[in-house]
Amino acid sequence: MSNPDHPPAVGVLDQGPELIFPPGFLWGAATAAYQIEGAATEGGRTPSIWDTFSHTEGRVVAGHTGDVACDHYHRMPSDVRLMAELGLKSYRFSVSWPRVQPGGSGPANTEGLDFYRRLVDELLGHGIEPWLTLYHWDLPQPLEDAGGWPARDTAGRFADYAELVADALGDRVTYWTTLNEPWCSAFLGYGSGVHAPGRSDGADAVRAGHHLMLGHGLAVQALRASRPQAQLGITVNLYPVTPASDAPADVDAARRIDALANRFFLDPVLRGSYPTDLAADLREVTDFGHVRDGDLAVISTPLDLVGVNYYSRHVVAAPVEGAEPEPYWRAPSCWPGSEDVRFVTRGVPVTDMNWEIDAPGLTETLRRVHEEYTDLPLYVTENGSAFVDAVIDGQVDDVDRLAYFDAHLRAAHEAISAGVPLRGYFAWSLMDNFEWAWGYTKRFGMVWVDYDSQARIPKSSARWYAEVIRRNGLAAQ
Ligand code: IFM
Repeated sequence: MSNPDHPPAVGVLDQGPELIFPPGFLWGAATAAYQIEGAATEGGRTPSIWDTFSHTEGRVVAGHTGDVACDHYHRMPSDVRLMAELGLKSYRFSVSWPRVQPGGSGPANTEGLDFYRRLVDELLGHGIEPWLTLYHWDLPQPLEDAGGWPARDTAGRFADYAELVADALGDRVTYWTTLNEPWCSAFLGYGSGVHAPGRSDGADAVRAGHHLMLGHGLAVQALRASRPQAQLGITVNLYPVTPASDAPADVDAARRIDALANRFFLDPVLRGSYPTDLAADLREVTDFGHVRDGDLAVISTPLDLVGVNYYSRHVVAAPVEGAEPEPYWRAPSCWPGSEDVRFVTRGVPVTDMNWEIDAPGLTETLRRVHEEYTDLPLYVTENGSAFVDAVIDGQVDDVDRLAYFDAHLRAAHEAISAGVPLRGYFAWSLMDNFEWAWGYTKRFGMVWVDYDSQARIPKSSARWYAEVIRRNGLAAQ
């Protein structure tokens, strides 16, 4: 943004030769429907599991809900103008399933689809490439009532919904990701229950993970048939998993968590099989009887790209007698079959989510996906950090977030130098929003949102990112 009153933040762009990204690198920012749209009961939208969950006492901090969120449903044109001012090349958004197919089955809701038609038109009109995610966690409540993701039928419903969205938007949207972070849907939603729908059963979490991937594969087949030109992929959240020491028991703990966090999804989607050690680790939890002949062939239907969300690293160790369980994503119930593994805190700087900042982990993760799994183009579909921000004299100088982005972009560049076909990067998030079980208490945005007035203030990181995009690079250090 070129506002003389708001000079670019002091930082790495001020000196030195530049670290240039490949031509055409897709610089973007991401959001998700329930986190920003609001208008929860407008235009024919019906409840999703997140409406039910957030309206259930004790589930979300301070009883926050996505009823209004960033009011993006009503402010979409000005939000797109803001994206254009930042120079974004692409915008990754998700479609709200219960907005476009109320209840999760039956005909499309034209009014809901019209919102996304207008959004896509606005984006294209500003030269911004739309990147559409079909499922960012807002399962229509009636589908949960019928069994949710642990039920096989949900996979088929998802493919029908994908087709309906493709019919409406497939002529103008090139980039499609099916699921966002299926680990979270399965293991936070059905394992620990800290996310919607708030159920807690290890076997259900594993079944949910399988049916999410089955839905992904079926949706890819449906989209491929109707939109052969589309670029199709999935977004997975990945973590390097490091043993706390070389001790065999710690190394084995890392293997187990890596299987549950990463290989549970990468292997079926990109290799067409479950890791054998995973099945052995989970033998007390499930016999994988829910996996039918032919499922893995569907799940591994060829893709055009892989989206990687990266935030942090897991460092783990063997169990210790009497150790206190850790909260949130470290909760034992997130890790069926590995409940006794300890997550180790190294004492390195953390974000406001208490997630360790580990930029080299991004290089490691991208290299691993490329070197062990696929030659497909990779995109960082999310990367970012929550910090406590403050508006001072109308400005938000988020130096910590800016430094986080800077370090991770250097790590992304290093992966490219090592041969990874990384084609784009999406900052999480365009704007502060509803951070799930944390409500509005955690701010990830490059743009500050005042939830009372709905005013937007681009933070220092946004102005810095605009300059990175303009130069297609960073200054070398
Ligand atoms: O806000 C979430 C997003 O919805 C999915 N990926 C992680 C982000 C930060 O927790």
